[in-house]
Amino acid sequence: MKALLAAVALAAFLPAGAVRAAAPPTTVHIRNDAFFPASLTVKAGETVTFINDDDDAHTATADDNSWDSEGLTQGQSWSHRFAKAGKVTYHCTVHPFMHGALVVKSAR
Ligand SMILES: [Cu+2]
Repeated sequence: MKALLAAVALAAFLPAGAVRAAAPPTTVHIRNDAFFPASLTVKAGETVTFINDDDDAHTATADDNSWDSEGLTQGQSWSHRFAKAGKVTYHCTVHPFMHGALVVKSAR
């Protein structure tokens, strides 16, 4: 019983980030002229953050132009909430060879 109480007390002090670690990440890194991961699955209503790790400027731009991060310099990030389920493809307007995809699953 004492050990159980100690475990509960310890859990209470864990940083929130450690508890959430099991949740799938909703971050796309832009690194070496590529989106990583190139394909990411999220739930409808979730927000995806794009972070540019390169020293080159990049964008994350929907292929249908419904959203656009515009130029992100090194270390800059941009977030967008995806409300509708479906597959979303996007690219970088600076480097048209850079492609990414998001699979937005219905939240229900
Ligand atoms: Cu780019």
